[in-house]
Amino acid sequence: MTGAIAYISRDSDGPPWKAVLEAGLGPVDFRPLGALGRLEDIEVALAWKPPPGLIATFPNLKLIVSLGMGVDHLLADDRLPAGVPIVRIMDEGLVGQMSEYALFWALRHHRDIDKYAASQRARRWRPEPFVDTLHRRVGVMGLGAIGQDVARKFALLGFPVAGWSRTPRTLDGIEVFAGRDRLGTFLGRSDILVDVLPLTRDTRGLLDAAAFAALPRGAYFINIARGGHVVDEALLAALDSGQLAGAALDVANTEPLPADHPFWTHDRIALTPHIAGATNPRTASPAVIENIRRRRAGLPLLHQVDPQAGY
Ligand code: OXD
Repeated sequence: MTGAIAYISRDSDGPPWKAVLEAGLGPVDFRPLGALGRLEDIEVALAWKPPPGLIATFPNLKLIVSLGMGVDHLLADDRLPAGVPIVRIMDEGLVGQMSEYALFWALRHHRDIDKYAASQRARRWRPEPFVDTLHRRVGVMGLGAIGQDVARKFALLGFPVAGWSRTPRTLDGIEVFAGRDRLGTFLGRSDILVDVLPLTRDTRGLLDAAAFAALPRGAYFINIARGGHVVDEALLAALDSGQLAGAALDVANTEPLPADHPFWTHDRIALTPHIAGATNPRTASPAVIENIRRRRAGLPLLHQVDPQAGY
């Protein structure tokens, strides 16, 4: 397999990817979205939010690489060629950034920084009631590579950390709750909830009114996963009633978030435009190169996606 590598992203033409792939593989026939050329030549597709149906037009495709760690952007295309394996990128750099983002908002909430900023503006010298770290329970939904990193880093700081995942697993120092029937108990002990789940048919709309009601009163919610997990009206109602103290949202049901969406102006919502983690070709490319080599040699792939499970 030495055919062309298509780079399918509407965000850029991928020059850094061409450079890092060539550093590992030698010269590559690299084709960005606007210059795909003869589709018969394409044997690898690196894709981020590909136009639906496009990948199905590559008749000799051997490998699909998701340029995001999440693969919902790919699996939304119901014309993906069934026999072509899909792998995700695994980027330590991105994983670290995601944890950093979650820690930033959690600590800002935990240490009442917004209240102190308001006090400063009012020239008011007033200590807020203090909750110590050992009593601020963090819950991490989703225990893949990112979720595990987030959970470990919170635990290192001394927070009691629990995780929730579809299937049981063991993680040192982290209490793990598995399956839908344990969700309520997990939420009930999460003073800070961090969402790192993949978006699948099972997780879409999971964070609804009942889920927010199950959290301890005054909980804080951080979403670095997908907006599709959240029922927006339920989140707004939980914030307005004080059930939630606040939310930091890096993702939304519709991205870019429409200009008239209430999240923009809600005073308990901190909003960022899906920047919690950015794929860095330098840290993500070794596994991509290894997977291209493995596919060429007919060897088992790394980080392969199970389209049925949705991640
Ligand atoms: C990803 C993302 O899936 O950035 O990697 O959302």
